[in-house]
Amino acid sequence: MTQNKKVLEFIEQTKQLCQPDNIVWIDGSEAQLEALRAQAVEEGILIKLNQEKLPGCYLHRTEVNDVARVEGRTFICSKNKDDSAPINNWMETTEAMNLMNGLFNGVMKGRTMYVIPYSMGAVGSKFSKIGIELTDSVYVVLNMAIMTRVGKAVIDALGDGDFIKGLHSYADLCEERRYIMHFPEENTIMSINSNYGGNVLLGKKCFALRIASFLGKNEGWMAEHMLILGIENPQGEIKYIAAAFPSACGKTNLAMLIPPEIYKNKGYKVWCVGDDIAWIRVGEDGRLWAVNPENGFFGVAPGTNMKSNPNALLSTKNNTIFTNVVQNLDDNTVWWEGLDKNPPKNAIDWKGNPWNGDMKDADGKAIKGAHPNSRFTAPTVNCPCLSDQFEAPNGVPISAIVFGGRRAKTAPLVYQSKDWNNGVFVGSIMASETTAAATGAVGVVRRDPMAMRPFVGYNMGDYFKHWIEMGDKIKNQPKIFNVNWFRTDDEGNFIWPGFGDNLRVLEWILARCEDKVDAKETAIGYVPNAKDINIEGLDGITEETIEDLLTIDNAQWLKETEGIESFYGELGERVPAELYAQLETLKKNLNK
Ligand code: OXD
Ligand code: MN
Repeated sequence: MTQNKKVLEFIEQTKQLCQPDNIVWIDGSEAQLEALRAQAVEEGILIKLNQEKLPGCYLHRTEVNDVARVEGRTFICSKNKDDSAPINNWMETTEAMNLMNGLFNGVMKGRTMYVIPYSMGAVGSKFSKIGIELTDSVYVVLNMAIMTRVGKAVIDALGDGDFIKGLHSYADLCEERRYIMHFPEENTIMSINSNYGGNVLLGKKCFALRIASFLGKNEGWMAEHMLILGIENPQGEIKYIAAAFPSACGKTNLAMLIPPEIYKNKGYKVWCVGDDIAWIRVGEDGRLWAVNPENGFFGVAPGTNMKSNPNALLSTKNNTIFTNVVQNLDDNTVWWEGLDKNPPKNAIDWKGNPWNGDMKDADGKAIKGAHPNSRFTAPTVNCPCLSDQFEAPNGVPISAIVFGGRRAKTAPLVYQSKDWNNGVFVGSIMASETTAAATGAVGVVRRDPMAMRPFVGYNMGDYFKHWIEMGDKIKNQPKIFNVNWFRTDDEGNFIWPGFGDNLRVLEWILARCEDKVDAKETAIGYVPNAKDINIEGLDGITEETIEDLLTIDNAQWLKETEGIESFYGELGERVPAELYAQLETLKKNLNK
């Protein structure tokens, strides 16, 4: 399929190492993909679902030991430790290569090796990047064909250019020998002994965040863990926002938000460009422009329903691969906790056991049918609110960058940073509190700068420095904000309704970007005057509630500064002086 010597050499070397029986190029044609789906069904890798109700949809069950990203076994390898550590697991390049070459030796004997040429971003755009993933997993091929653009068009666009090498084998799924290895200095990713999406769909977290963040640092752009959404006002103008949140903060829901009734009636619309990853560059006009490099959604199924996120649910109605959800045997469809209140009575759970929605374990606790991290892999084109700019080669111009986390008390509903560097500081101190849903202490703060803690492909201090340096390159800087949908009252109930009503806060954010509304200056930044958050049509929320959501407790924030200081200390010497200066200013303001 190609004369590209580097591609041919990569395949030949891998063939020698892994010793597959056959090599199959993925050309991206529907005929080839359909044949692979049939083969996967034949081999028991996929279950074909009800084709009338869910055309083109399949179910897959992973091994029970292989259900999530494994941060503990994910490494950033570099020659010098300080270039990756201390937040990342680090291994020296040669040592890691030797380890991986040993593990991959002969691993594909008796198997087929698939060659997947894929493009992150629209094929042929000068901002897109190409990878080649070699894998022995048909599941990976079929998911990559949803999540990225694959096949002949990609290899044609590559010509004799460079690409990111990716090698994956599910091997024997042994946890002790599971490694997700990144070699940013060698443009290489190696993943072994897993077959779970985030570890093996190498275009996603591995390339589009870890490797791409490193490329972005060297080439002057940014790869961020951000959704991108467009808000269309009644005049038909669309403004775009990029937003970063740690997991379990509702990123996919925000990206596909349904406007509240009064906004809908006025003519507001929300358009989704992306729900997970943004590649961001400075445009010729001096603004930031963002693309979503992916072509599908790899969304968490539990909790997705017609109320929380109808657009996501509708995206899964065709050509979708479900992983680790419940199979309803009555009509061969799927179910998961939080889909509706009617679990199937005659079903198979994610582990492959009979299940009926009423089962309890020895302690009397309900046995879940779907794994809490069960997923759908759905094509972006299925999304009813997909932006018509989704394929735009240069992306969309960004008016505001929004950071957020889950904080019960400290962070107000929304605040605006004072300038770019202050905004970088706000991103760097992002954090979420653990919830009662997870094991361990409740309310423990996990720092997750820019929601990139597990995804920065190099030293976190250098990453902060890159953000600061980008500020100098952006003539028309977007404004930077922080939101917190999760403030609670004294009984621990959420005060803000969230979901579609978050548009009310985004409206204020955009008004600030256009200098249309005043704000109050506080120690941490600008907060809204309560009257400027539109509460029309909101039950039980008054201007006083908004006042309450916007209060800043200086004593609490002073305590917060101690946490920030110790986190910066953990990150080591490369945290830029500019951020320490921001911290000092914050302390001074709080003590005033
Ligand atoms: C994801 C994640 O799967 O952030 O998107 O873990
Ligand atoms: Mn993510």
